[in-house]
Amino acid sequence: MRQTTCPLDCFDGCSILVNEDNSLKGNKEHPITKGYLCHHLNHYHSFKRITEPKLNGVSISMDDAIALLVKALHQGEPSKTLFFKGSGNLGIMQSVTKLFFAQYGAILASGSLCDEAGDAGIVEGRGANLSLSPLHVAKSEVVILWGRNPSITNSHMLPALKGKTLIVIDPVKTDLAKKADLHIQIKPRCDIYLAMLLARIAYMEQMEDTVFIEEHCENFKYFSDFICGIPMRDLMQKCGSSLDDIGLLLSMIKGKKVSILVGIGVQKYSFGHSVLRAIDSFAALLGLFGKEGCGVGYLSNSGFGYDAPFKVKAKTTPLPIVDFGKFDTIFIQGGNPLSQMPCTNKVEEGIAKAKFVVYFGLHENATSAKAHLVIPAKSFLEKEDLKLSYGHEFVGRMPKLIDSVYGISEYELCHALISAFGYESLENEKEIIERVIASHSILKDGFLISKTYENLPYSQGFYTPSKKFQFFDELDDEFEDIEGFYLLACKQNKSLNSQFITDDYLYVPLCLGLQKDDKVTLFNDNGSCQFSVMPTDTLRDDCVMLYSGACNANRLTPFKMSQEGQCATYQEIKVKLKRD
Ligand SMILES: Nc1nc2c(c(=O)[nH]1)N[C@H]1C(S)=C(S)[C@@H](COP(=O)(O)OP(=O)(O)OC[C@H]3O[C@@H](n4cnc5c(=O)[nH]c(N)nc54)[C@H](O)[C@@H]3O)O[C@H]1N2
Ligand SMILES: Nc1nc2c(c(=O)[nH]1)N[C@H]1C(S)=C(S)[C@@H](COP(=O)(O)OP(=O)(O)OC[C@H]3O[C@@H](n4cnc5c(=O)[nH]c(N)nc54)[C@H](O)[C@@H]3O)O[C@H]1N2
Ligand code: SF4
Ligand SMILES: [Mo]
Repeated sequence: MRQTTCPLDCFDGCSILVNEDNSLKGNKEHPITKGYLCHHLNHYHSFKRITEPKLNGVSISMDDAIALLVKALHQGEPSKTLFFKGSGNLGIMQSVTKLFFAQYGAILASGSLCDEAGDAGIVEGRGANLSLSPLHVAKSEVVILWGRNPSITNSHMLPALKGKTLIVIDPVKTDLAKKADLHIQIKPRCDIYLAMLLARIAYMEQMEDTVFIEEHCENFKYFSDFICGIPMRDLMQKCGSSLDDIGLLLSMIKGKKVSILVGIGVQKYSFGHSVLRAIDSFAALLGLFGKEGCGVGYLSNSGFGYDAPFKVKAKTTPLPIVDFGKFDTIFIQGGNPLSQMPCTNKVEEGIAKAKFVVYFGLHENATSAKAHLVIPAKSFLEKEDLKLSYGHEFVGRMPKLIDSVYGISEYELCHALISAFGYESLENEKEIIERVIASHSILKDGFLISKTYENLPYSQGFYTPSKKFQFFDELDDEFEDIEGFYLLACKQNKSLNSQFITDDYLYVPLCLGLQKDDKVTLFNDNGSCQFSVMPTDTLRDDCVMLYSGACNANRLTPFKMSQEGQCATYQEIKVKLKRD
């Protein structure tokens, strides 16, 4: 049976079997997938693809499309050319096009719309951001879901939660929060204060792991002085949670094997890196790293330890606040910035100014609609690739299984551009992939895994220069808390960000007394926009919510980057609501 791996931006990196008729099914043998795929892959072939290249809406041949792109690049100024890559496909070969654009002298958009603020905080404390796989979490006694919603975003984690004491810290009463032993329906943006308060009370109650701190950590004294130096009343007020809940949480985890699964929810703010550092510091105080069934898992650095095949030297510009208006030629690959970037008005304005916008993707979307040239990509089944997962240790091969009648792969497009410009030709793609695999993989029970996970993450120490964990001891909270609602940005079941089936409703709390499909306008300094509402009992009274990929989800989100990690800060705003 032909076998491959899901390319999508998801923790699970599912192993897939491809039937004779090219339909897809989950691989039962795989320790994570266990035969189950989600909605996106179960219906993969039913989503309409772009089948032909188009210039200003008129179909053209692939040869003509490439010739037009080459001409635009020849005539254009490299320093006025932007290369922008989204996360529609997380295969390593997606980055091959960087090789051409870097040599050409284009500006590369760097940073992310996703998880990099949190990642920066983890790296500061631990030196490397490693994953906590479902196989590891299965050995815990208590699981804390902290701003992460696996029933939507990481469904192959669910079996590992069965039978565990479950604690959810989330402003939304998610399905798992409803089933949890404790749900702290936290005020958005307050996790850092909750983490500090938990650490402080745990320390007061002598719950710290002195042996672990002594052997594996640095600057604990600074940390304890820092958290004890803030008046308790201030911390309580800022964290907004009750002392009862905090006491209950600590009593539930005391002396237990605890896994803390953190998602991007906690770090969609300017000080996102500090939030992860504070959560990590709480966990380190309890000695939760490097032990079976314990740890803090986030979206990990999937390429950690591997040879990076497409490392380039190039000028960069921060992606979350890229000013498209400064460029003449814009090449957008595997992303939909007109829907997914913060501050849509600003993105629209910039893209409208550019002379030549190229969209290279699988599906039509808000960005392809504004592009001058649209180039269809091949799907993951039609090209060679490799998936390193950010949610577990398994390495997923993605061989070419189907001959495509339309589209071009990233490798083929890069090859065509490199040939046209007479640059040094590319290494064979299969050889690149094998070299990456060989650089850091081992076989374990018949499956390829990353060498980093041969032993328990962090059981041999941390990855900082001193090999010790660095506690955190400062934060810069620059948010001005004005009147209005927090606008939450969450993921939903049937879409993968803006791909597949999106849900455009604005979810509102029942206290507003609105009915389904009532119209309201949201507004703030970034803009205003009308939405149809869906009332829900899952939201706090001070929150409204839009799903990722929803039409106009980013009309009001801020044109602002995180303090560390060059990351978007979707929730660093408040909005006002007017009934229409
Ligand atoms: N079905 C599906 N799966 C996906 C995706 C998808 O679009 N659809 N997207 C993929 C991608 S790109 C990513 S990055 C991952 C993200 O995976 P997750 O991090 O699990 O996803 P989110 O829904 O962004 O955020 C998780 C939770 O954070 C909560 N939250 C929001 N603000 C706060 C806060 O201030 N504090 C706390 N404690 N919680 C908060 C939200 O209510 C939400 O329940 O999922 C991946 N998986
Ligand atoms: N309001 C709000 N905005 C958000 C978020 C949120 O929660 N709320 N989440 C943020 C997060 S976490 C993320 S990761 C980003 C994601 O934002 P994007 O990176 O823009 O991801 P998608 O919306 O999934 O769009 C991916 C595109 O890739 C194309 N594609 C798929 N496969 C391939 C391929 O093999 N090759 C090529 N060339 N193209 C392909 C698809 O056609 C699709 O158009 O959005 C961010 N924006
Ligand atoms: S999107 Fe995630 S859960 Fe769905 S098939 Fe792909 S890896 Fe598995
Ligand atoms: Mo993401």
